[in-house]
Amino acid sequence: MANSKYEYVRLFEQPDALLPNTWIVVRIDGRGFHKFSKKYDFEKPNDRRAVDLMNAAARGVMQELHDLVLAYGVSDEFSFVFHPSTTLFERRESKLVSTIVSTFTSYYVFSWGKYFEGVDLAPPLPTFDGRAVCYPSVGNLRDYLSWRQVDCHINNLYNTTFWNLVQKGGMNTTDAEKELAGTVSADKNEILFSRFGINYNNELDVWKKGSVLFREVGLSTEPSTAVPVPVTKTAINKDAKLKKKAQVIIMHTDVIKDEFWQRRPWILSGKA
Ligand code: DGT
Ligand code: MG
Ligand code: MG
Ligand code: MG
Repeated sequence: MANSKYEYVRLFEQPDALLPNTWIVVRIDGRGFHKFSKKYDFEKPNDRRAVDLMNAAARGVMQELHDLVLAYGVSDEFSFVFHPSTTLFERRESKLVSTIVSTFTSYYVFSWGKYFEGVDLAPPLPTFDGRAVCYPSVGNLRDYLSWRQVDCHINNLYNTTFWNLVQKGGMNTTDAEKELAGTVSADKNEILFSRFGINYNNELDVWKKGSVLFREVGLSTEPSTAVPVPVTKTAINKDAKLKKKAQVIIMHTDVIKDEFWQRRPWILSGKA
């Protein structure tokens, strides 16, 4: 098999298979999107075009990589979840991360004009970084997703209050920052309500909850526990066809409480 005297350089490649039987989360994040969002004049604090474009790119990734069971996105980031049973790319970290990052970026750039109509995209172009983390239990995975969703809520409440103080309250950004220093959620809710007549609860779920993508294979009538069942090889082959056909759904809903998972046991069972 030795083709040439150069063949030995292969030995320098490091194995990087991720721990077996663990949930793999690949999180991508826009590089320098603070600057990027300014350059393209994203609406503050939230731009509908930007979130729709992020979700379109994530849907593209889900449609190309059938082993993904779920994706959760907020702001310039998206987390993609592989089931513990996945053997895609022999679970090699660099292949998984680089494939997701480049597939996402391609779809983001490809779909730009559909969402930012009439806005020309010019260098420096949008780019994303990515990392993979393994979680050994469903509990850890759900805590990870809860962590991202709590972050979404905290940031959105802050940003909503901050930009109301600036845009409607006529404050400069330095004063708005000072005004919010040391405040807790209740204080921000109160500022929004008493000064701007805004009930934060009535803000759109897409901003409060972020976006969750998964494959719809039909709602289960019986709520069941979200414990993954062991998956056999024949079952995997059978399910592969189902996965390809299943539509990717986007929801803006709570993923912290049990209800979302109990109503859709197939997500964590790896059957879709
Ligand atoms: P990084 O990730 O270390 O390369 O740096 P950034 O600048 O991407 O920072 P990051 O990821 O912590 O924060 C995301 C930035 O993207 C943040 O400055 C807000 C901005 N952004 C994301 N979505 C929107 C939006 O819908 N509207 C506006 N105005 N800004 C947004
Ligand atoms: Mg980052
Ligand atoms: Mg970023
Ligand atoms: Mg970010």
